[in-house]
Amino acid sequence: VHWSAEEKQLITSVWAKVSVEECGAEALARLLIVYPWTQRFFSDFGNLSSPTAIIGNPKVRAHGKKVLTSFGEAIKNLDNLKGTYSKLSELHCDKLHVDPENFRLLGDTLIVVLASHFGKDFTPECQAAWQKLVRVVAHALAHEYH
Ligand code: HNI
Repeated sequence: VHWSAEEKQLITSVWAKVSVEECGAEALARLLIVYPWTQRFFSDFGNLSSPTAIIGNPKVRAHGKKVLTSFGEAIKNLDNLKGTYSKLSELHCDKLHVDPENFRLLGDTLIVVLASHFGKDFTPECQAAWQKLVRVVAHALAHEYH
């Protein structure tokens, strides 16, 4: 994957304003609300019985932060995403059995969260660069699947 200087700049300029705590929690909560079948991976997270319960669930918040923090590693290593995510890919495949389609869904909910936080500042060019990022991250996370 090639990243132009403009794409890198668009990604890092948005990232500099992102709260991993807030946006991570919201992106994971939206995944669980919009695509409720994804809840089955988080059966030990306690109460996921309604949107309010999901949004207020501290385990969802903590895990969302963890996932978005991991996106930060991707942003630091744009030219080596497969290497960056190889261990996590093995974990999601062998231990967690997460269908890679779910990585794409999480990418989509993250884009919605960024758009809702940054409004007009999340320009079409920003979206294009971020769509590419979430697609490449999903691809890297699926790379060690067998
Ligand atoms: Ni994911 C654990 C990163 C998508 C289900 N996941 C992690 C951890 C990281 C992580 C980091 C912690 C690993 C560790 O403890 O060593 N996950 C990511 C990233 C994406 C992602 C970067 C991006 C698309 N994970 C998903 C999706 C699902 C998912 C879409 C399910 C729908 N992940 C899990 C589960 C765990 C997990 C389940 C273990 C949670 C726990 O703590 O029990």
